[in-house]
Amino acid sequence: MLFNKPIRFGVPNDFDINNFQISLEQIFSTKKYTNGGPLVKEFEDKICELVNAKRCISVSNATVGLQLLAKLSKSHYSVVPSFTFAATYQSLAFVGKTPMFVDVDHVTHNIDINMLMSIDVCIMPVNLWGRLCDPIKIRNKISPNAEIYYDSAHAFGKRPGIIGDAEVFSFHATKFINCAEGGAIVTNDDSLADELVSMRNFCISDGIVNSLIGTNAKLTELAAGLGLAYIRNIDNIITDNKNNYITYIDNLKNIDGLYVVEMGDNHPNYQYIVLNVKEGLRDFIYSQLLTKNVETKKYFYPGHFLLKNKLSLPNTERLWKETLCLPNGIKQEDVLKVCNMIKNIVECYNKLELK
Ligand code: T4K
Repeated sequence: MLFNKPIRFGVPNDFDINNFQISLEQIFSTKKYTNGGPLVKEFEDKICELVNAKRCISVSNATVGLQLLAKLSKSHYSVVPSFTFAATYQSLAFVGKTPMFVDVDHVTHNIDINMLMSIDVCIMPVNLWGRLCDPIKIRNKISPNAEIYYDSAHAFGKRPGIIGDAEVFSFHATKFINCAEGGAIVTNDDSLADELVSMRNFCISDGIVNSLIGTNAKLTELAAGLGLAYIRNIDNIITDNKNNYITYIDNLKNIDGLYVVEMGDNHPNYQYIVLNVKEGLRDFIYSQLLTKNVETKKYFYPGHFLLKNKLSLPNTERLWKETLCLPNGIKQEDVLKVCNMIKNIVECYNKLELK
């Protein structure tokens, strides 16, 4: 059993190219490519509508969005989960702030609320794999003065409202909705939004530079046009993603040593399908699938490993060795085929272990 064409993890979702064509014609006829064009405005309005946010500030990628928030944070220290993509903690260190790593929950993969304390620092939880943290439990555990910025790189989608003081979405090519590269900060706080709008464009207003601390974090019209085309296909993408997720869950249950991580029911977009596999078996499945032309991905290198002072965060260290992201955006029959391959690989592993 083998795929003739590679089945790859992280391939961008499908969309109707005609919807992008309309934007391209508009961009090339008006020759407005960037710096506050109409497609960026339309994209931001659409995001506000979908997530029920007051303000949306689009940016060139989520990392720079996190950097802007980190720069504006009043606190020098920021509490972050160690089990996350490098962008979360690097964005803090990049602007001179100090990340304070904490562990995650082994079931949800999100920040372990028991590790939070009531101190006046910034908190940057991650809605990992698009599974939302519990914002009320987090808010009740931290100081009322603590700023709370959610890294929602994975968690864009239709929602009744946003969480925390601000959230940052990623619209990278591998994400649920994508602009090739892109991101957005959403907030209900007008003064924070105004500062972000200014900072993303060199803090220039009417020819006057208002601060030394500005940057270029603008999204282009091309990127916004692509994002809008994807948004027009949002319902189909979520239906396909969910069907694949259910197929993986149904076909990979009751197998010793692995399970598909449940995404809960708080508006997941099912973009990431994550397998938890016992250590050893995970790497065996990964390499065996590669020989059958199926590419999966191991995430995430623990952030606290980068510290000089040794710190032990057991769940993060376990998940780093147990997590395997499966291909999505593929046909149901291919999902079934991948599931059967995994079952055969596990059988083979068990036989080898018994010897
Ligand atoms: N916070 C969190 C929690 C994040 O996960 C991320 C990014 C961020 C913040 C920052 O967001 P951005 O600044 O990127 O907007 C990828 C993405 O580059 C990254 O956006 C993402 N998270 C991370 C989880 O995944 P890599 O190093 O795993 O990417 P790469 O190049 O190995 O791509 C994965 C697979 O996707 C490849 O095997 C092939 C496929 N692929 C990829 C691209 C880019 C395609 O088929 N087509 C493509 O165009 O980081």
